[in-house]
Parts: sequence; structure tokens; C-alpha cells
Amino acid sequence: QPIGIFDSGVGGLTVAKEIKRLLPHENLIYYGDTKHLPYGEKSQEAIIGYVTKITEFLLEKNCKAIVIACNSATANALKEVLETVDNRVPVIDVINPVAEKVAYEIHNNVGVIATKATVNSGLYKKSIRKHNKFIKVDELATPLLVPAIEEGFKNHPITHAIIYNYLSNSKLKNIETLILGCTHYPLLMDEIRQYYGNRVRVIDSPSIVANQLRMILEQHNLLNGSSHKGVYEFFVSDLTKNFEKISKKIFGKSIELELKPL
Ligand code: DGN
Repeated sequence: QPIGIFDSGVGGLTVAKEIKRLLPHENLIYYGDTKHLPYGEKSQEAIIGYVTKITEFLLEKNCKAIVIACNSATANALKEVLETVDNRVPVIDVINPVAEKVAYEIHNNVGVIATKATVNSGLYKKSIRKHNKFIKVDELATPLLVPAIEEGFKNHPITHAIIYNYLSNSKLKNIETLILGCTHYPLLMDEIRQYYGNRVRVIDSPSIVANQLRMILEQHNLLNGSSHKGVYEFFVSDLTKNFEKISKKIFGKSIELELKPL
């Protein structure tokens, strides 16, 4: 049985790649809702509609666990995904495991950069402060980073200017830890770490999420015992050349996309 992973587009592949690294024997089904991206700019109602259909699709595909590899989807529709799944399989999201780890292991000022849809929900702050109410959390919407990544502007002056502009915002002035609250942003990890030097710890969210998934699969006795290499399937709601190009770059292997409209 495969693990189902979904995102609005390519960003969730940063999580899928880490899952592949940590759990190489697991089969994965990835769904990218390329027709409706970017979720970061959509209303909560719209996001709920899309992710409910994707969840149903992954359950039809007999997935043994579902990973919501999108912060905007988690922030706006986690409850609805859980309702759709109705305890049939475990659900792992990208916000709660990271918030919990930060709340227990870090005791300083935390900054979160994310899409508008995620920042507007305030879920990072709520989730961190649920576990540790003494941590100061400041969230900043940084929407221009997603198109810069999708255009392949890595190590590019435009991306450097966007990063500088956002990270020098007074809201993030006193932070000592930064959460990249959007699954695209780890692709700019080097540039962001370069901006801060040793001053700020930048959290590696995909690795936290992949570890949480492994722990939950273990708890439910769902880890694949075979020594075969995992099989990977990729579905999209709209076939685009750009998605194909970037997804190969991120996932690091030849990806065959199948069209599956919602
Ligand atoms: N992958 C989405 C997230 O983590 O919020 C961002 C991409 C988007 O749809 N804007």
C-alpha cells in the first residue's frame, strides 16, 4: 500500500523527497493540484473544496497514510481532511509536527515566513503556543518567494532582493529561529541561511515531517517490510511543462506525470 502525499504543486516534493530518503522502501503517490495553484492566494472555502477531493482520490488509491505536504492546505483545511479520512488511515500535516518540535526544543523568539493563506490562519502561532506559551512567535507573509522558485530563480539577484526585502522586515528583527512555513521555501535554504549567517537557526521542516511519518507508521505497524525500492507515481490536475521541469529538478529523478482532474 502506498503513502499518499499532496500539495498545490511542486512544493510538496521537498517533503516527498525527504520521505523517499528516509523510507526508501515505501511506495509513494504524489498529487499536485497544478490547476488550482497557488493555494496561498485562495480563500479557505476554495482550498477546502480542492483538498477534500484530493483526499478522496488518495483513499480510493488505497493509501495507508496521507501526508498534507502543503502549509496553506494544512492551515485552512486540516479539519476537513480529518473528517474525510474519518480515522481510516493516519494523517500527517506539515505544521503541527514542526510547531511541536520548536515548542519543546527551542526557547527563544521564533519567526515564521509563509504564504498569505497560512499567515492569515495564525496556525503556527496557535500550535506553538499550545505547547509552550512563553515563546514569542512572529509571522510574515512572503508570497513572492513562490513564483521566484517556480521560475527557477535560484541563486538569482531577483530572489536575493526578495529575500533581503522580506527578512529585513522589522517583524523578524529579533528572531533567533526561523520556520520556513511553505513547502517551496526549503529550495531557498542556502540563500536564507546565507542571509542570516550564524545568527538565526533555520528549521528543516521536511526532515521533521518525514520523521513524524516514520514514527506514526511504526506505531500503526504500517512500515513496509520489503527490501524493494519504492515505486513512485505522480498525478496532477493540469499537465504543464513547467511542473514537469521543476518537479524533476526537485525530486531528482525522472518523473512521469499522469493527468487526473479533480
Ligand atoms: N505549497 C504551498 C504551501 O506550503 O503553503 C505554497 C504554494 C502555493 O500554493 N502558493
